[in-house]
Amino acid sequence: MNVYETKQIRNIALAGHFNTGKTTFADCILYYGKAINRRGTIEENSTQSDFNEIEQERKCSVLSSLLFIEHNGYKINFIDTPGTDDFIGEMIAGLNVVETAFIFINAQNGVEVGTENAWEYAEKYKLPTIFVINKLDLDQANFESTFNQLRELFGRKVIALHLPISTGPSFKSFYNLLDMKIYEYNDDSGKATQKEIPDSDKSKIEPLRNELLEMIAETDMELMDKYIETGTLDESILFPALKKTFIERDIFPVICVNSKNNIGTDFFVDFAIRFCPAPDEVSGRVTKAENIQKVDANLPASLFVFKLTSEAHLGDMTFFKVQTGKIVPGIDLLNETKSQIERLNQIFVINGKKRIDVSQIIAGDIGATVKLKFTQINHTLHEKGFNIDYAPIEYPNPRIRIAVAPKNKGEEEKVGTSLNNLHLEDPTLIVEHSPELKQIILYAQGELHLAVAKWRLEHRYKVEVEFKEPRVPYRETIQKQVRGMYRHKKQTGGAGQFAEVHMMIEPYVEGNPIPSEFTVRGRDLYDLEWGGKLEFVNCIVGGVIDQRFMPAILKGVMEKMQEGPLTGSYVRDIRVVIYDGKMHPVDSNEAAFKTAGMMVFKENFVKADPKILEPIYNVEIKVPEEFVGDVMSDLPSRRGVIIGIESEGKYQKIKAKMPLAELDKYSTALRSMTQARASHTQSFAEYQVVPPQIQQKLIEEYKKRQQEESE
Ligand SMILES: Nc1nc2c(ncn2[C@@H]2O[C@H](COP(=O)(O)OP(=O)(O)O)[C@@H](O)[C@H]2O)c(=O)[nH]1
Ligand SMILES: [Mg+2]
Repeated sequence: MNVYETKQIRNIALAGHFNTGKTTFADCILYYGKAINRRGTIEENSTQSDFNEIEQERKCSVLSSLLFIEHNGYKINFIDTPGTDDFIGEMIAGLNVVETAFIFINAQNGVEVGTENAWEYAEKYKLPTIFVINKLDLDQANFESTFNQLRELFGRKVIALHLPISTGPSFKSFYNLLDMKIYEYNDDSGKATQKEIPDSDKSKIEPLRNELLEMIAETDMELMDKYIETGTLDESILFPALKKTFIERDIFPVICVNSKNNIGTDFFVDFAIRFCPAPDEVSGRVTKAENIQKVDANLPASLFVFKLTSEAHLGDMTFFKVQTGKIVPGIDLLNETKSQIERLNQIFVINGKKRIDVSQIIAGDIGATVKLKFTQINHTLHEKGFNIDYAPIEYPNPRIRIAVAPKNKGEEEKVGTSLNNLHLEDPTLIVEHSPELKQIILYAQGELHLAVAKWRLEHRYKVEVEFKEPRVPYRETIQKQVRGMYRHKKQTGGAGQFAEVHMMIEPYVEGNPIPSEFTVRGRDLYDLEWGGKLEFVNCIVGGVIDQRFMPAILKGVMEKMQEGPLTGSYVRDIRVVIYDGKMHPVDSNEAAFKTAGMMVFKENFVKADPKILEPIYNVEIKVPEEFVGDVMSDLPSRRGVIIGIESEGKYQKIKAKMPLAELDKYSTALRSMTQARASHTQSFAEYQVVPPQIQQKLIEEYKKRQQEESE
């Protein structure tokens, strides 16, 4: 393995919708770069990138793979990312550590949800971006309409570098507008025979070439002058200008490839070397302190961890991007988050499932080490004294939940720890052990994401689980003011118990005055752990209840608030006023007042027009125009309320509010409604009162459950 300097490294990501041929193209690159001597296929499970069992079973990428070739003195690292939005976390982490995004598009389908996801994150990370139009050999492939869609969505900076000569099964060549040659591919080598463009074609090609030159010239006055003067820009001027405009995201080139027949690979690799930035040619990595650290080999070492695996083939590994300095075997680095020293005994560069021992990994390069003890995704490691902490990768909110239970009794703990391990490798899988719902809730990006999680639990952690319907964290509150009293009296043998409490309860509304007939002695406002408020007001006059019993009454109220009278859910937004009561000189104690407090609260509560509240989410649904009608008309059946709709290219963005109870199955429904062409995001908005018929149903269900539990 050669040693490379930062300038000789390129980090690129293959991103975009699934089924656009990224993984197949990864083998084209490896083959062209002589890293393999036979190209694999998805159908035969023989690609270098999709080497995991689950990927072969499903015939699609689930995890991102790190691959590289060594070519003409350069090391080109490329990360093949999954395109299904279930695994968007892998794509995001991949894009986070590269300097260029290659977004693949299926020429038959044009722009898809995965195209936009990739674009969104490439934009977020300010990555130079190139569109790669693939599958031009398909009968229905359409370069022009795909190109026009890209322009429509991503603006006029989208510009063609290639134009296919013909599409469909005969596709094997394109015009290259950069050097005005025809690239023709007559064998499987990925290397073109270059031909002159015949005069008869020139009138078609020249306007496109001029458009490209103009766009590049536009970004620089001097270039523009030269272009106007001479009517062209020769390579010595054009190429550096293209690189500059590309890096600055002033143009988004469009090129053609074909994964199936290894077409365009030489251009692709050449483009990566010639026009994609070296790691130190872009601004750098943002730190938690919002500074920017450039890739710089001359500084002390620091690295950012973006991936962990514990797959059968590679073993337990920690993947990192070196941001500064160089990493050598045996180096001691400080984990900034955990304040622990980690020793990296062995370091590797990774090619698919192969790991190659190396003697150094320089700033800008990507490598791995055997899984470290304390270090997780998003952690920074650095040499002592060189204090730096890189900003974490931000992942999108989950879009689906499920309750997970072990198939075999007694394996609860195993399920819990296995799920926590899954979360460490995949931060988009979130585990919540909910004492409220008495369930383990797993949050994920979609059905497939859940299915893969289950597969991993069963195959890797050897624990069988069942998915169950997740409960909804309902809340209870009241709508009326009610007063009442409760006398707790017990005379059994020796010491008795006595407490009498008079209590008013009403909905808590900020700023609402306390009725003037009461004299306020004490007033406390509690932010409840489960959301909402409790205001506890002491209006006792004449010492009819001792001050020292007040906390006991509050305790009684709180206890009931944790298990609301209607459905056992948490209670919120209540004002409690204690205005009268009685004590007994011998029999009154804290326990008695706690009971009286709880009982009067409960009795008042059920008289105060109690309501069940449910969590409501803000939902944003991105739908291709042709499905907007279906999606909109489906929303009311899920109690969704449409708030607005905006257009975004050929997509419409529907904003709505929907109850969580209906949202659990939404991503699956949306998928089948739109042939998987729509996607949605969700975030908690507020609690709202459930409709009366649902309230009735929930109360009955609770009663039934209680009965079952007591039997
Ligand atoms: N006709 C045709 N099929 C392709 C091409 N590239 C990939 N495929 C097929 O498309 C499917 C998805 O390919 P894959 O590489 O897994 O796409 P990815 O999901 O983007 O990684 C597989 O069945 C491939 O054999 C291509 O250029 N032409
Ligand atoms: Mg793939």
